[in-house]
Amino acid sequence: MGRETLAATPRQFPIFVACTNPFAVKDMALQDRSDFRNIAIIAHVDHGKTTLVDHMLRQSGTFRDNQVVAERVMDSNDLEREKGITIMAKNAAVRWNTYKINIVDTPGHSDFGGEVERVLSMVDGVLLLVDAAEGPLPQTRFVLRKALDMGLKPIIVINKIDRSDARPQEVLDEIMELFINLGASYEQLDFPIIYAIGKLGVAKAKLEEEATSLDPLFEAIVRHIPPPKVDTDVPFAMVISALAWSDYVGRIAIGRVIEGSVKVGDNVNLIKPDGSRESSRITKMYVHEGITRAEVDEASAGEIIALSGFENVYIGETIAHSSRTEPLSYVNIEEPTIAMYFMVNTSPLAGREGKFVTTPKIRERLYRELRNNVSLRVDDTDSPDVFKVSGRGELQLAILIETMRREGYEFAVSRPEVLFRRDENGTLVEPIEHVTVDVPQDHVGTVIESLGRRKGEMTAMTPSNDSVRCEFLVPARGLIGFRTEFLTSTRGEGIIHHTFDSYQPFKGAISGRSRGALVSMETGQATAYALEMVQARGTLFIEPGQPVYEGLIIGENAREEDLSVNASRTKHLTNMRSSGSDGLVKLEAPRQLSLEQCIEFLEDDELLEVTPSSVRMRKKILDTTMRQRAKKREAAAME
Ligand SMILES: Nc1nc2c(ncn2[C@@H]2O[C@H](COP(=O)(O)OP(=O)(O)OP(=O)(O)O)[C@@H](O)[C@H]2O)c(=O)[nH]1
Ligand SMILES: [Mg+2]
Repeated sequence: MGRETLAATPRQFPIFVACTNPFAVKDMALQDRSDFRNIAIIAHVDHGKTTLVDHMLRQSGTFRDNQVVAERVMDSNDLEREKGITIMAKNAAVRWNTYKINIVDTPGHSDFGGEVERVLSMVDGVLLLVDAAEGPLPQTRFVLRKALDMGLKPIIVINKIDRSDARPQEVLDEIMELFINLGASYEQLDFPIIYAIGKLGVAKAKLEEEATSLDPLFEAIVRHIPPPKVDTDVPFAMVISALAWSDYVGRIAIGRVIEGSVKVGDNVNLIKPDGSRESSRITKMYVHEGITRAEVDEASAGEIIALSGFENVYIGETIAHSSRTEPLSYVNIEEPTIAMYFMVNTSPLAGREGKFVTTPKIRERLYRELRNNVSLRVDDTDSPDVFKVSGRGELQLAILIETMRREGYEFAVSRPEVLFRRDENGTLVEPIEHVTVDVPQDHVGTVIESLGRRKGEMTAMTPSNDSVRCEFLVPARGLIGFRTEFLTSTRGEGIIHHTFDSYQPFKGAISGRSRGALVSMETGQATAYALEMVQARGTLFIEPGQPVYEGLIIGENAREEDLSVNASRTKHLTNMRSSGSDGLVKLEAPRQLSLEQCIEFLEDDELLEVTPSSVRMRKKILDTTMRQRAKKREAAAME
């Protein structure tokens, strides 16, 4: 696959041809869906969804006995493997006894909540996984709320019961409480419970039982998740819920057949949400089998199918029999809460490292992203070189930035900003996040104080073992850049999670970074001699020999204000030492900031320069004197 397509779509699995597929579905009676189940696996991040899917695949005979299969095989894209998290929801299917179970694995990180929303319309039930030690966390609440709102049948899987700190009974009580808080119906409250060690591929319906396989889980799925309710006597219609890419056939559109049935060769309409239509023909059709797809000639309501040959179809659009002219309705995905501005790189080092550096290239790439990334928004701005990209969180935007730089793009981005709105009375409202922190006793005070400074309101506090769990409602604004401070103040022992909660009236000003930047006032090459002097002022981000320019951020000041420093001065050359190795200089190793840490560090008057080989932070105004003047003017205007 070319690099350009890698980012826009997850790496896909090869497609089998029907005749080689051991699970040929051809003979199945099209009207009879009682042997089908469509489920999604939802949970908070890291509660074990993808690991459980691995074992569901294995135990249903998806792989050959001697086949070498990667761990967490569904996390197939490069960034997913590197970061160890799921970013995009993906389909698979397993066979258990006479049943076919379509499974959608979803990401648990709150920034990718849009992925969960978009796939829930494909399924009839969910497995809600909850870590037996951590219990329900903010994203558990978010995904469960979505599933209950859609009337989906839940099965609770209390996972990781092998953990030494597992407390399954308590966690069950907490889940019950969560259901009640979310206003679950009496019927929804009557959920089946499975206890599992996903990592070992075992599950059981009662804690005291011995678990030897996932059969109790499969049984629960078959018994409690309803088969698709279908009407096959009406014309064919489906909604596209996912897009994928295959090296063999190109773009693939995936969705559930909602009504009727369809055959290869049928004429269909592609109906856009605005009602406009294009006619087309079904040329190739697939169903999911294991982690691959099998070609089929026909499919009917209830099945999740994939179509190739539709180059122009996007998520949320309808494909239907040519007699149908109205689109099917599609779930509303929650709105983005934060935005960053993406722009052409204008730094003195611009254009040296990137392959795609111009406005049209950046613009085209950003708009292309919208085709797959349903919770993202891109807007042109008053300035033709600048685009506003809005998403659900810093990580979602960081993943886009990382993907683009790997494809060869070079650009600059601004500090994330929160998206305010006006409510129906015209009041300014801002996004509020539900934050859960687990912190050791000793650090609770510090955390409460610093979230208080960020206009956080504590809503609950529960001690558990030697740590304390506190819940807060905090303006999303207050959380930008908070993670680093949190990790420092809890010595890396704290755990923080947050999820969008609601819009609430503006909470007032929140102050930004507590430390200033060390900013280069010269252009040249950093020298050890100069950096030795600068390091007395704070923490360095760069090494001797690196190029610097006026306005480049080379470190963090120990004090609150910014400080202009000379990073490239050389000793008067009375001797012949080169600038990179001048004398016995003792330099601390620089602090290497990851892309996400850089985004956290940025202030409003700064930009992040992103190229395939570097990320550098800079001041928007590079010239030292002009910058200081602008600062004074701003301070005067504030008074
Ligand atoms: N102790 C224990 N650890 C488990 C179990 N299942 C999974 N894990 C570990 O939990 C971590 C997260 O597992 P994943 O399967 O990636 O979790 P996930 O829910 O798919 O994560 P996201 O998709 O990023 O939300 C991994 O380190 C797993 O090895 C289990 O049953 N017991
Ligand atoms: Mg996962």
